[in-house]
Amino acid sequence: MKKQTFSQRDWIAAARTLNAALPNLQKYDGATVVIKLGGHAMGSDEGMESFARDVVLMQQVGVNPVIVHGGGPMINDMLSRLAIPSTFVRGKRVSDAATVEVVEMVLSGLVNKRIVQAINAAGGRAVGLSGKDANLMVCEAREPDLGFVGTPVDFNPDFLRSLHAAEIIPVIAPIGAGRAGETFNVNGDTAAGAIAASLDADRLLLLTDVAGVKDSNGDVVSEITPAQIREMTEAGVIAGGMIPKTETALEAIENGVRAVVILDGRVPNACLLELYTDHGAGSMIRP
Ligand code: X2W
Repeated sequence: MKKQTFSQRDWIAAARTLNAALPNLQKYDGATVVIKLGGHAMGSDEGMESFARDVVLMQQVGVNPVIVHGGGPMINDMLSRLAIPSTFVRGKRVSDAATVEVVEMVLSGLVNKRIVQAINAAGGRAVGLSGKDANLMVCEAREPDLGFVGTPVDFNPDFLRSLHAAEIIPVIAPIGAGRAGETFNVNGDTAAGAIAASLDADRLLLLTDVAGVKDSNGDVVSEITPAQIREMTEAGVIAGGMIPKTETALEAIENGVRAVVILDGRVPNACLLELYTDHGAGSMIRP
């Protein structure tokens, strides 16, 4: 354990912060919050430890968290160690059979278990799954030029609800099974949005490595509607890597998610900042 260096004044401020959080604690009591932890937002062991504590704290105060993770950089690393070249089309990894094998090993193995272990070390009860388990995410190939890249089409939200009832935190790798026995690689944002929609989630938090959606001046907008997102995309203000995220957000909202927040997962306690302070974090998209 590290020695605490808080002064009395800091402790008083901490107590005041808890007191001020009461309305938000009440607001999210019983809420389903899907958190997409992107590979770029997964930093050091300390960062992972802090993320895990946030998730356990959220559950402690009544939230039903679901973690859906990515791991793009970790897949890149393993593919290059195995000398398997990789390309991206429309922000998604072109996935032949050899690539999918590596993707499943890295995501369901290394990355998923790292998150599960961190949450359990923080006192939670996390269980690691992929879209294959309990048919959580059955996929179809709707983009044949990408090989085994799946579009999620069928879900099992009741299974996730039964885990929540047992106070278990599901941690889901974005791998799905096809009806003909295929293994599909699913973009992490797509998987998180689809699972959030299947649960009619109250919030989808997309943790990434940018501060949020930026306007034409380069300033992060704190609230934005789907209509404004469409305008900004047409005007080219929203571009590049932000497009898959805003597309995920729009689709999730169309399919029943109340609000989506795009935020920087490297900011300490990003999830708590968003849910439990009036300041919030990142960009909230809602109608
Ligand atoms: C992704 C899955 C991992 C992912 C991939 O192979 O990289 C597709 O592109 P991040 O860290 O969230 O980017 N799948 C089809 O999405 O990871």
